[in-house]
This record gives sequence, C-alpha cells and structure tokens, in this order.
Amino acid sequence: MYAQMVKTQEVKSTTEMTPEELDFQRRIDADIKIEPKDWMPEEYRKTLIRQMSQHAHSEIVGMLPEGNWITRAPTLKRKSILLAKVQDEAGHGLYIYCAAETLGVSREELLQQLLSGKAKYSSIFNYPTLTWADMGAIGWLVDGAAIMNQVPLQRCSFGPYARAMVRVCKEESFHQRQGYEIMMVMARGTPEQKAMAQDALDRWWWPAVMMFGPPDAASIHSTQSMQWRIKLNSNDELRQKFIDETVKQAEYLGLAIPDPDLKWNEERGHYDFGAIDWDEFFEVVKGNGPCNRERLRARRDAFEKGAWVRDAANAYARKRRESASFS
Ligand code: BYC
Repeated sequence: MYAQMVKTQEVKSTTEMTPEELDFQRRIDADIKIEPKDWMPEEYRKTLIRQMSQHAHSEIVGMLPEGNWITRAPTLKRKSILLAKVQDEAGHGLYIYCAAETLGVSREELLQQLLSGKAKYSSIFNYPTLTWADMGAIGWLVDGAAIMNQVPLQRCSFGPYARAMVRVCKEESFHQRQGYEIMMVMARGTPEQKAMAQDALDRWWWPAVMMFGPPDAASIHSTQSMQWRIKLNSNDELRQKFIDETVKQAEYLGLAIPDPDLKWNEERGHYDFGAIDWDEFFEVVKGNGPCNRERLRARRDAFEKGAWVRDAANAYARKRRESASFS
C-alpha cells in the first residue's frame, strides 16, 4: 500500500534540459568525475549533501551499538579489535563529512541537522546490541550490507565521495571478516554459544535486509540519483545481491536464516525471499525504533561534553595562525 502512496521524483528528459544541464549529463554519461568547483545543477548538489550527510551520520551513530560492548569484550584481543573497528567508523564519518563540506555546507550545519532530529541516519542503528554475538552479526551482516552498497559508490559521479569510498570499503571489508570470524567461533563453540549466534542472526537479519532502503517502487530518489550516477544500483538490486551472497555464508556457519520463504529460484538465478515488514522500517525511520531516542541522546551528550575539545582545538589553530603571521 505504501508503494502506491509514494511519488517518485520526475526526471528531466534531454529535450527538457538547459544547455548547461545537458552538458553536465553528458559528462556524467561519459563517466567523467564531477569536482566541487564544476558547475552542477542545484538539485544534484542538494541530493549529494543529503545522501552524504546521512551516510556520515550513520557512521558516527553506528559507533554506539558496538561501543556498548567495548568494555565487555570477552578477551583483550577482542577488545582491541573492536576498539579499532569503532575508531574506523569515526574516521569514515570524518572523510564523508569532509567530502560533503566541499559542496559548500559546514560540518556544524550538518551536525545540527543530526542532533535536531531533522537528518536521517541508517535505520539499522536503532536496534539494541544485547549479546556479544551481536558484534559478530553486525560485522558480518551490517558491514556486509554496507560493502554491497558502498563498493559501487567508489564509481559514483562526485569525485570527493567516490574517492572517500575507496578507503572506507577497504576498512569495511576487514570489519565484515572480523564479524564473520566471531560468528564462526561461536557457531562452532558450545551449544549455548551456537544458540547465541543463531539468536543474533534472528534479530539482525531483517533489519539488515531493510538497510538497502524502501523497495524500488517506493524509492523516491532512485530514478534521479541513478541518472546522475549518485547511485549506481537500485535498492532492490543490492538487497537481492546481499541475500544471494549471505545465504551461502550462513550455510557454512550452520546457522538458519529466519525466513521460511527463502528458496533458490532456478529460473531467476536468485533466492526468493519472504515479505519484508515495511511498516517496521518506516516506523524506525520516523524515529520510533527501539533505540532512536537513546541514540540521539547519546550523540547530543557527546556533542555537549566535547565542546571544550572543539574550543581548545580552535584556540590552538588560532594561535598557530597568529604566530605564523608574525614570523
Ligand atoms: N535508513 O528514495 P530512497 C554503515 C530514506 S553506514 C534510514 O530509496 P535514497 C555502517 C531515504 O533517506 C550505512 N532512512 O533514498 C556504519 C529517503 O528519505 P529522505 C549508511 C532510509 O537516498 C557503521 C527515503 O528513505 N549507508 O553501513 O535514494 C558501522 C526514501 O528512500 C534508509 C549509506 O548511507 C535507511 N536504511 O537511497 C557499520 C550509503 N533507506 O532523505 C556499518 C549511502 C532509505 O528523502 N546512501 N531511507 O528524507 C545510499 O546509498 C542511499 O542513500 C540509500 C537510500 C540506499 C541508503
């Protein structure tokens, strides 16, 4: 029903484009990167700012569910690996905020949009991390889904975003493997450990499948974003690819994907899967997921508590500038 209510964005045909827009589209079609100082349609700039800032926000909000387990990691080695992973996410946020700033928007403005609840971040981070096995499931499924979505973005049309994605994808690939390794150890451990791994898969499977966004018929931005190569694949294409690849990995672990309708379709060459609960997805996106309020509270708190660090860094930068101008 929701799909019929959604109106996807109108896309201009080449005959409706101005000469500047036509030239811009030709550059995109020829796979020439758009750089910050190049002319671009205002909507292209706005779409990029929206997507990139939501992406950056997802990285820093994404630190919270895993941060929850740093002090309780089962061994020192696991703790240091998790710590490094969470720090990587902060780094990803920084690269993407920096890339977004080249479009003429300030970091402060973007952060205020997150803290005021105006800007979105990925639905997945509004679910709680209840056991250590969730660290495995997040790395395996959430980072796995992130890679599926971000590898094509390395070839997107906007240079700074595409280049930021190169390093992000390398690190995500390490994250995915460390998550899968946690699952492997637990799935081959005691019956209790295997049960914890299965329980984590049961809870994270559907939210991970939803991460790719609404179905194509309800994806308002996809048509325009794909014409501009801000997105290279549709939400459903990437979701299908993720499911096809992940089923084999679950089989190897000896764990069951919580979908009774999951079945290989020889004709399509893909897995068929059960109905996604889109009502749940839209509730989470609207701010009513299990942890939305807690996540925003934690970000606001960190922003307030970090004020002295920002002040000190600014004062230091000012002093350096002043002393450089005297020498
Ligand atoms: N959650 O027209 P659509 C990570 C919104 S970081 C919340 O399909 P679009 C990781 C969408 O924004 C993961 N909202 O949109 C980090 C739009 O609302 P607005 C983040 C969602 O932009 C740390 C509306 O629904 N990855 O993985 O064409 C540790 C209609 O959707 C979601 C990125 O951000 C969602 N899941 O496509 C571990 C990658 N999905 O803005 C892992 C870059 C949709 O009109 N982003 N919405 O109010 C993208 O590729 C695209 O923006 C999306 C959505 C595929 C996410």
